[in-house]
Amino acid sequence: MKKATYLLLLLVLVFNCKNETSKKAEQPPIKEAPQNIASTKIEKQLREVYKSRDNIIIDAVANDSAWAKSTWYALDQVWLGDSLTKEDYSGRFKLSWSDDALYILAEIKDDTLIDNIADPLVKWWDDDCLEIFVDEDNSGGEHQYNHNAFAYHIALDGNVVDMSTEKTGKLYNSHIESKNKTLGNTTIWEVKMSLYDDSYNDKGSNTPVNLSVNKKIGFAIAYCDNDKSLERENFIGSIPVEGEDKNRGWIDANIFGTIILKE
Ligand SMILES: [Ca+2]
Ligand SMILES: [Ca+2]
Ligand SMILES: [Ca+2]
Ligand SMILES: [Ca+2]
Repeated sequence: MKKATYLLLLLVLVFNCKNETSKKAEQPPIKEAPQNIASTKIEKQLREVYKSRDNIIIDAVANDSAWAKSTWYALDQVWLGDSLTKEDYSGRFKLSWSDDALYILAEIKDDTLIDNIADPLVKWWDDDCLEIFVDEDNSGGEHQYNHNAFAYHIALDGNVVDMSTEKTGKLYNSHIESKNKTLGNTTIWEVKMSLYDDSYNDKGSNTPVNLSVNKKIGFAIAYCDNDKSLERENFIGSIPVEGEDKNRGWIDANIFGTIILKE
C-alpha cells in the first residue's frame, strides 16, 4: 500500500471513531439491566407516614395541617458527584397520604436553579429536578423499562418524565400534580402523586390504586443539582446505596426505602 493511501485510510478511521464517540455522547445513558438484581427486596429505612385529615392544597405553601404534624427526613446521600457544600445544596422532605394519593413536601436549598434544556424529553436529568421513586407494592426488583416501579423526574416547569416500556423518555404529567416556589435559595416543592401498580400499560387506560392503612410502598426521593455544567453536578438521594454505582434507583427498586401508611 502506498504511504499516501495508508495515511488517508488512517485519517478516515480516526474521523469515524471521533464521530462515533460524539454520537454516543448524545444518547441517554442506556444501560442494560444487570442480571444480578435480586427478586426479593430486603426492607430498609421503614418509615411511618400519617394520613392527612384535611385536603392538602398543592400551592407550594406548607401551611396545610398535615405538614405541621409530619417529620422532616434528610435528603442528603450523595449518589453522584463530589461532596457538597451547604451553599451548593441541602434538602429535606416530608410525606403524607390520602385515599387517592401520596403527598410530598420538599425543601431544597440550591444556589443556582437551571432549566436550560427546553425539550422535556431530552436529558431531563441534567436540569435541576426533583426525582421521586415509587414501587406501589413494595416488591423491589428491576424496573428499568417496565412499570414494576416508577422514577418520576419533576422539572421546575412541572413536566414529569420517566422511561417508558418503549425504552424512551415519556411524559407522565397526569400522575403528578406539583407546584414549586423559590424564595432566595430555597425552593418549596409540593407534590400530589397517584400510584399505579405494575399492570400499568403505556398504551392503555389505567386506574390509580386506592391507598389504605398499613399498606407498604417502596419509596425514595432525590434531587438532581446542576448549576453551570453540561451534565448534572450532583445527584442526592434519601437513602444510602451500597457499592460503587449509587445511581441505581432508575433500574433497581431494591434500593428504595419502605414507607408504611398509618391513620
Ligand atoms: Ca400547600
Ligand atoms: Ca447547587
Ligand atoms: Ca412493584
Ligand atoms: Ca442547581
